[in-house]
Amino acid sequence: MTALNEVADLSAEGEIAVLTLNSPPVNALSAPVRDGLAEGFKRAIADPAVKAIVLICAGRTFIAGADISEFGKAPKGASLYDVQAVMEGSPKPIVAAIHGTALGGGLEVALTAHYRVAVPSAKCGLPEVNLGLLPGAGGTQRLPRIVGPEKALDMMTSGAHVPAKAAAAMGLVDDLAEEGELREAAVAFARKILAENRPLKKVRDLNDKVEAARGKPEIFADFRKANARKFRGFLAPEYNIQCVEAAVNLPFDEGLKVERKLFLELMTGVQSAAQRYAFFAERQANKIPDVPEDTPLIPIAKVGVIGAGTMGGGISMNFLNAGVPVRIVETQQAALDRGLATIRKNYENTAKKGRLTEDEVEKRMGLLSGSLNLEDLADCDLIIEAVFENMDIKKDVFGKLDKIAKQGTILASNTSYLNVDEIAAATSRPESVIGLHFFSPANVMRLLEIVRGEATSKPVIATSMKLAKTIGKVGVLVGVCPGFVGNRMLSQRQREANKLILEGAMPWDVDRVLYDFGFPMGPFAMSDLAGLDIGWSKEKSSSSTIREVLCEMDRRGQKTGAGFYDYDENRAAKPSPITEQTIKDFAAKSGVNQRTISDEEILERCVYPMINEGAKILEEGKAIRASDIDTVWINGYGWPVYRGGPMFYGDTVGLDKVLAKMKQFQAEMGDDFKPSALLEKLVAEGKGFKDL
Ligand code: 3H9
Repeated sequence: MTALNEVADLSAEGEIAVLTLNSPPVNALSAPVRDGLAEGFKRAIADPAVKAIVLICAGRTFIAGADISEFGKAPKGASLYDVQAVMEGSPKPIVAAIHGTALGGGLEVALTAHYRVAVPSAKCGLPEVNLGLLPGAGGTQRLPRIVGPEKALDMMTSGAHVPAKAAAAMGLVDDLAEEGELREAAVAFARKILAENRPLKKVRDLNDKVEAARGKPEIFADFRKANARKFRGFLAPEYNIQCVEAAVNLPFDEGLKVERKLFLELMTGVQSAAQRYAFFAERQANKIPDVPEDTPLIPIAKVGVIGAGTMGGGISMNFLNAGVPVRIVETQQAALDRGLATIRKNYENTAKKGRLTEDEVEKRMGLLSGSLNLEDLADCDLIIEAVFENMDIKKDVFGKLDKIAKQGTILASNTSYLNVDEIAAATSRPESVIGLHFFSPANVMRLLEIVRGEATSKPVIATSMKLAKTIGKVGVLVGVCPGFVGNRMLSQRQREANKLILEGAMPWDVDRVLYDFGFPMGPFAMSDLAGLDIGWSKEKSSSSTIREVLCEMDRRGQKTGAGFYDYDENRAAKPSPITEQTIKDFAAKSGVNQRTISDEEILERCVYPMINEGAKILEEGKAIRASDIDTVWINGYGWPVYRGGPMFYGDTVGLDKVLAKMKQFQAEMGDDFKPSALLEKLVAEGKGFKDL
């Protein structure tokens, strides 16, 4: 074996050279990896004893892509294009041996090899779109040549990781190896190619599939139309589509030119910067400065959930999906039955769409049990309370759990704004108490706000962070304060939205501005969906807010066919003249002179106070870092990832501009806009949140 550099070596299996990369954690294409590849291929090609070359990776995965942390820095070492030129010019067949994931630049390297062998557990994908990019090393031109433009469009715009068997079915993988025997299988495959004297298969020369799609622009028009909603606001999906169009309509090298031009444009743009930031922010959130990585974890073999409502049911499904048994406790048989039946119905609906088999449905349901007795949670390792948001009720539940749960059990509350320390004080073991704030629908939304109480122990925190990963969530650790990070900032936006409609903007104006900014829905459409009457009661209603007045008119949202908007029979929303008049009357009665409000003001008043509140959260140490706040907003509140989260956005706009506006609004409208000390400080120092 010859070491080529610190991450690559070359060895021989008879006449087959094996080039091995070993650059943990994911063999990303850093400068040393590219140098190792270039050198390894050159040496193997030059060695007369070598007849074929296998490229394989050590560790958990094949190359998982370009090294994202190098982006934006001065280029060093061999470029990926140099490596690919050597590979494509090779007179000897090159076989890529894939395990783990061959992603992005990794798959592009594999596509430049002549053949691909993979173990069944391997996955292949071009996920660049999720970083606001497109595959920039020929992937956009090679993939359609193997799998056809339709499948390439799907893969490139979704970033999906395609399992090896499916990849083999579409021709992307030439042969499947036994699990754990990849090296032997790839070497044997190389020998077979030599024995059969197979020609060198260069993907760039395969033209059948792209030619078949030529002169059929409807392929692209239909694809754009079908996905318009999903792609809204994002640049990268459209650029990926344009590259596939180029693959279909232009010769390979011309297509490559289109790819390079569009790749560069995306790479230097703010959307990709935001999406790459979000990628690292999500991973950074896992790192808790005072909870070391080797903190002992509490084994979680069984979970108890209190409350079989929408939230309790959704929470339970996360664990069932991960194969962890769940027991749900309710107070009434009817509520329990309803809760269990809803879970079954959800799974069956998924099965109807073909995304679960009947067996899988039964397996999950087999892990679920119900009870009317809290005592039945005695053997659970984690108990999550999802009952009504009322401190007295929560304290009562935790007081009881304290007597029932075995020692060491994690006692979690799903509260969305109550004081976790107060809840913990109802027990004799506050170190075991933590907040696990799931977002509705709890089986779908990726965010899990993990609320650390004053006494919460490190193993409880470490276990909760790990658990988030196990159930496919993004866990973000936050501190105790009203509404924690997400809802605390949301209340700033909500307050301004309510004030804006009193001052003269209409609900659909506010919604449109926020929708155009990239949120999936504005606050008033959201209110209509959730119901205006959450927390409202007819008896106590006193016409003191626009919302109350609408509820009194029985405009309680979509469910009553009217709320801020009017709804037709298909639940399509229309601006409502009744709401408009109601708001005008309310403003007149309140002595507010309505005025015309610009879209710019709507956006600034909804978003800048959120950024300011985020700064206060940081000041108070309720979030560890600005990027954690952004991770909360992207994964729990539909903040458009291409804008990187509120704190990243603040930096993009310029904190000096945000501060100046806050001061202007403060002078005009009062202390809702009082700038935080941190914001003032950062601006005085010429810094951004990124510098913290
Ligand atoms: C590209 O290829 C562009 C080309 O087309 C153009 C070339 C010209 N770079 O996610 P994990 C780190 S764009 C640098 O927790 P998992 C990650 O930050 C790229 N670092 O593990 C983390 O570090 P830390 C296209 C990377 O097992 C550690 O590895 N490729 C990269 O849950 C473990 O990551 C992609 O977009 C990278 N490319 O998942 C794939 N990837 O430990 C992006 C990971 O310090 N990666 N790291 O926090 C992934 O999707 C997942 O990491 C993967 C593993 C599925 C591979």
